[in-house]
Amino acid sequence: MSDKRQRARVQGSWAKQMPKQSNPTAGRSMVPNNNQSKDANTVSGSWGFGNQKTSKSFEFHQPTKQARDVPPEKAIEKMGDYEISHGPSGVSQLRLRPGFIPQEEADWMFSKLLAELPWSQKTNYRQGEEYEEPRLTCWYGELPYTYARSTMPAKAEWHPLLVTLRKAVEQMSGCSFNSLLCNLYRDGHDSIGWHSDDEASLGDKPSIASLSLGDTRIFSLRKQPLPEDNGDYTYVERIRVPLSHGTLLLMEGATQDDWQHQVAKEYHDRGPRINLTFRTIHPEPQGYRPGTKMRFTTKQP
Ligand SMILES: O=C(O)CCC(=O)C(=O)O
Repeated sequence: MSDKRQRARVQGSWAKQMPKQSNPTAGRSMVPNNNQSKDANTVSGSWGFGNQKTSKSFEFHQPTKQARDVPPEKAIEKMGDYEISHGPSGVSQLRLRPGFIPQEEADWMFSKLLAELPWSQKTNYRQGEEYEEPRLTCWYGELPYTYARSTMPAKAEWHPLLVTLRKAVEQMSGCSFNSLLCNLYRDGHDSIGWHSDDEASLGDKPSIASLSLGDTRIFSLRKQPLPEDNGDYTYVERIRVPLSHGTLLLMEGATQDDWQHQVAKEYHDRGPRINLTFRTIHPEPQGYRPGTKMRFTTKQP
């Protein structure tokens, strides 16, 4: 054997194999502990450099929190009445009517409203910062409407087509509405974030009728978290409702107490969409600042 090969063999035999240690606590929660006891659940290790020798042991503790699953999102797509939750605040109900306005009529209504309504962009406020709402809106009603700390003035004279649509929606729903928020999503980048329509001026358990014209967008709902989850929405129930051309959606009962909704941005091609949300507005309760939310009822002095 050559000198070189012989040296390699000898060096190989010097390479000391590290003892394999199975770690019974892998994947579980571990907390550092300086207690040196050596019971079955304790693994200890020590690392030393010269005289500075440290020693640590780890003790296994059963996790105190139960593992929770994120519930799968549900979809509501077919015509029907859906009780989406039963809670202390009551039953939350959705009623979905795809094709409420037949396609041909929906086509000309969409073009007319797009061209003739006085669309404008609203400036809202969040934590003292102003931002432009990423959609255009206009408001009809004998009273002004405040949300996101910005007020839309009253406009008592309705566009004639909106009067006709209000009658049709009232007939179908059995509700009456005195106001209308019109929303124009110019493309997929326009959106409205998570919120509930729970301003005090909408009253308790408001019924809201939402009529969609134009391109389909996903209307998402998420349940309010349990008080012990401190505002964490990770494990809440979620529902998606595609709202297509001519579809009517009614939100009723405790929906605004127990759920939030949004129309999220979409990053693929989306054409314009008009959404008409019929509501009933009451004079602001005495002592409430306009736009005060029902869930966080902070009475103004
Ligand atoms: O565009 C929609 O479908 C929903 C609009 C909405 O949630 C709102 O304006 O409060």
